[in-house]
Amino acid sequence: MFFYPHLRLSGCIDPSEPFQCPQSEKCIALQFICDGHPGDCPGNLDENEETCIAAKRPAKENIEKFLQAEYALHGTKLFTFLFGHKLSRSIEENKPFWFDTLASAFSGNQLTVMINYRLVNC
Ligand SMILES: [Ca+2]
Repeated sequence: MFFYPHLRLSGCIDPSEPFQCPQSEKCIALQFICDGHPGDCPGNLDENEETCIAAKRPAKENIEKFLQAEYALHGTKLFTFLFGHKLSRSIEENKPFWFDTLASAFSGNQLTVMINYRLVNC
C-alpha cells in the first residue's frame, strides 16, 4: 500500500481566486502573486521566485493558440525565420505535434521574438 501525501485532488473553485498556493490548499487572486507583499500564501510562497516565474510565463494553451494564429497569418515563413529551413519543413509536415511541442518548450524570450516579428512584418 502506497500513500502520496503530496498529491492533491482539490483545486481552486472560486474563479476570482484561481491560484493555488504552492504546498498549500489556499487559493488567492492572481493580483496577489508577486505583488511585492508577502503573506498571501503560507510561507510567503506567493512571492517565491519560482512562483513568480510560473505566473509570468503564459499558459501553454495560450502559446499554442498564438502559434496557430501566427501560422495562419505568416505560414511557413514564420517558422523559417525562427528555426531555419530544415526544422520549418518538419513543422510543416506535422503541425499538431510541433505546435504542442513548441508550446511546451517556449520561453518568454522566444515568444518576444515572434511578437517582434509580427510587429515588424505586418
Ligand atoms: Ca503577495
